[in-house]
Amino acid sequence: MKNTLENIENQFEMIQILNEEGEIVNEKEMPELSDDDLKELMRRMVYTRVLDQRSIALNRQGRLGFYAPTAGQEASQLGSHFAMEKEDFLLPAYRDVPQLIWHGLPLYQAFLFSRGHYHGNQMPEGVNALSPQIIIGAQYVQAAGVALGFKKRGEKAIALTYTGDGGASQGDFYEGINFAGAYKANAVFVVQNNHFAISVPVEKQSAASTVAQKAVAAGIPGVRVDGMDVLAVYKAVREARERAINGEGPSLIETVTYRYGPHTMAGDDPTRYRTEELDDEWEKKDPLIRFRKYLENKGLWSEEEENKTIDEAKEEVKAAIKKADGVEKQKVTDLMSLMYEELPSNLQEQMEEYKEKESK
Ligand SMILES: Cc1ncc(C[n+]2csc(CCOP(=O)(O)OP(=O)(O)O)c2C)c(N)n1
Ligand SMILES: [Mg+2]
Repeated sequence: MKNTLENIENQFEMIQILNEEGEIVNEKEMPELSDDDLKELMRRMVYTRVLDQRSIALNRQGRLGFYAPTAGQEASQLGSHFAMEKEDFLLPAYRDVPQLIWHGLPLYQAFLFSRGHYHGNQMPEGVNALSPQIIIGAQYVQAAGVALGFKKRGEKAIALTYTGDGGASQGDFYEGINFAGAYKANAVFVVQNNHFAISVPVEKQSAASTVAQKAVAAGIPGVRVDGMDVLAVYKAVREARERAINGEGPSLIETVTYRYGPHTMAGDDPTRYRTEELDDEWEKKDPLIRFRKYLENKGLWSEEEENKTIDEAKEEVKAAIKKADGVEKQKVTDLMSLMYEELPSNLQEQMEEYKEKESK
């Protein structure tokens, strides 16, 4: 029995294309991406790093509410999202705001989401996405349903959802991948394994030595990929998308990554559960450093381009927070009218009461 388990676990070796020095170490796995695509991937990662720094600062100034830092996870987040098409449906978790923005949610609305304003959850027409899920793992069940919908309609589109290592220890995770597997639904399940569920290390969450191997029980492909390597992440997710739209069913992708910052800005102190050595070890694997080296060697990226992207990101953040400030505060009556098509009689009374109060 022990051998059987070891044989299974050994099949989930981590796939890497670009090493820490920015060298291609797995030429045959190299995805088909144009020079413009490569530059766009870099631009998105640099932009997102700036957005993260600015969001943390805005949160400390009391100008944002809920915020879950993203630095360290850019390759995992943006490489996977780059494999999606506009018609695909995105089901993010609370840390996946960057993917939502690149899928079409305007930045000022992402800021409103952070502030708990309902307009942050109203996807613009044509943006196929749900707002970030706070209930750990719940989006996995929803993704199975969306994916089955695509399958039944014969659409060449996927539902792609994200959770963390902690999410992969939840019941909803197993239900979602199992159901989608049974119906060969058009789903791609991504687990960003940043090694911690708040303060709980991944080793304490499960006896399984990888997340990817959990695909075996669901009878679907599982892939373990270097989550600090944007090329490897893109490749794995793009292939999973191809399988899904070709009727081959869902896949589970584990991206092995790390979050540099705290869990959220609500008072988490990572020094209480992580060592400085571990932080240093992961910062050496940084997704931006290795991809920048690779692109610079190809003559595709320069300090000038980097600075231009940083400035653009700062300007856009400034404009978006100003726009968010200008949005009318939400009222109690807004919540009532958005929740129901027809108000129940008891709420009709309250509606009148609050309209009266709000008019003063
Ligand atoms: C069902 C549920 N249980 C507990 C929580 C509290 N909680 C919020 S984040 C979190 C950790 C999740 O860790 P992981 O899935 O690894 O994602 P990460 O934050 O590392 O990206 C927990 C337990 C929750 N939001 N929902
Ligand atoms: Mg985690």
